[in-house]
Amino acid sequence: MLNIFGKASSINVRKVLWTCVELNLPFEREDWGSGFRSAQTPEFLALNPNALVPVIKDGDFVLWESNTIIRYLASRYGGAQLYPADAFGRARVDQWIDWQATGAFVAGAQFSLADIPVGLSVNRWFGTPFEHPHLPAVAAYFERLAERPGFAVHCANGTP
Ligand SMILES: N[C@@H](CCC(=O)N[C@@H](CS)C(=O)NCC(=O)O)C(=O)O
Repeated sequence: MLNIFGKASSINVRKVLWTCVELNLPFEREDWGSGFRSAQTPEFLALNPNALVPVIKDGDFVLWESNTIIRYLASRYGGAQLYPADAFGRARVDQWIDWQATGAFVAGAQFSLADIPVGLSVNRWFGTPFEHPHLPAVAAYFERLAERPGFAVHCANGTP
């Protein structure tokens, strides 16, 4: 049985959960991370010294980093449709996986037009009164947007 350690509200844990569904892979999940059992405990740090979720345990094999985990699961559990074996197909998938992890802005490293509509939508999402899940990547993106002069005037000006 595959064990997944991490709260289901985490964007990074969700990558793993969704991948398991696509692969028809059964798993057991435990809630870890802020709001649940702390990732700073010695028990969790023994799994991932970075104190971050998700972590998986597949038999004796422990693995962390969400994108590495989904690649591993697709490679091990028949996910050739999701993660092609041929170099070209695989590189194209990897390109987008890595882009998600490293692109500071929507279209890459630089602020672009694409960040204006997306940023306004994120602002509306933050301003809509419901209990927001803690999504660190979205929060960090929003902080980057806050450095833009137009942001203060036309985005986060108190009007969600
Ligand atoms: N690069 C890591 C980032 C993992 C990450 O930032 N996880 C957050 C939740 S989304 C976390 O564990 N935060 C600390 C906590 O919840 O205790 C990955 O992709 O797995």
